[in-house]
Amino acid sequence: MIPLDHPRYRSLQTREHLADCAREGIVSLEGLTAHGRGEAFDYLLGEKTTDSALCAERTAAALLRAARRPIFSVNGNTAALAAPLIAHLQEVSRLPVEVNLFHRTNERMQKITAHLESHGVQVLTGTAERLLPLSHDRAWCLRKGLYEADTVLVPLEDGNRATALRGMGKQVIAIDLNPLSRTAKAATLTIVDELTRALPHLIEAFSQLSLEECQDLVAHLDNRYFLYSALEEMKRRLDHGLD
Ligand code: PTJ
Repeated sequence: MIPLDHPRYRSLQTREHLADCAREGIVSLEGLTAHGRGEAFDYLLGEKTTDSALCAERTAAALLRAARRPIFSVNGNTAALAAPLIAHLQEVSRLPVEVNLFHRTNERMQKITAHLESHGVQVLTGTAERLLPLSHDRAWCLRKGLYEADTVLVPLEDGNRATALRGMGKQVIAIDLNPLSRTAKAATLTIVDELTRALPHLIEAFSQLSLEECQDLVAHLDNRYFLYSALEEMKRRLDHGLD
């Protein structure tokens, strides 16, 4: 039982929830370590959304709105951390959701799909095919989903899929607390923010942005600026962290 007055209450509660989800088979054991890496970077960011991350979130909404065939690719951690937010985003955006896993088993696919559906998410189903140019199981996807999508939202990515998707001509929007990751650098647009802080901003932007604002955000998209801004914030906090 985590005491409500513990200064790290939210973080400890999230860890407990992820551990429960790992015991249920939704999150992989490797996913727990991935979460720990994210927490470390979030500490360096001050565990808050920076101005540049907010701009990236608004730009992501603009890119998704302008896309012909957008898709939200969900893995175990993302489903465990954010199922209600994914449902809300889908409600305002009609964004199709596909489950795509690194540690893929039929059992995990079913459990994650059921978990998302229990929160009201409509999950794309069908016969997966080995369509992405990858040597691991993330290659398995739906032809009418990830394969034909022109814009892919991918939180907590593991590296080379973002590069493969870019190579297929797709726009990749990553949500990744590590601005130095391969994914962050390969993506068209990287949101350097914690997933459950980023999604509410995306939801809000979806409902609020005008067409002109969307066009303006997309026209000025500069991913290196977003990555440098995150690194600058981390450097600033490292320099003055003990002040
Ligand atoms: O569910 P599966 O089988 O598809 O496996 C998914 C994992 C998470 C195991 C897989 O994608 C993986 O290994 O990811 P990585 O390579 O550890 O990368 C995850 C990235 O997400 C890291 O750069 C973390 O810093 C970042 N991250 C972790 N938690 C969060 C996060 N970014 C935003 N919000 C978070 N909550």
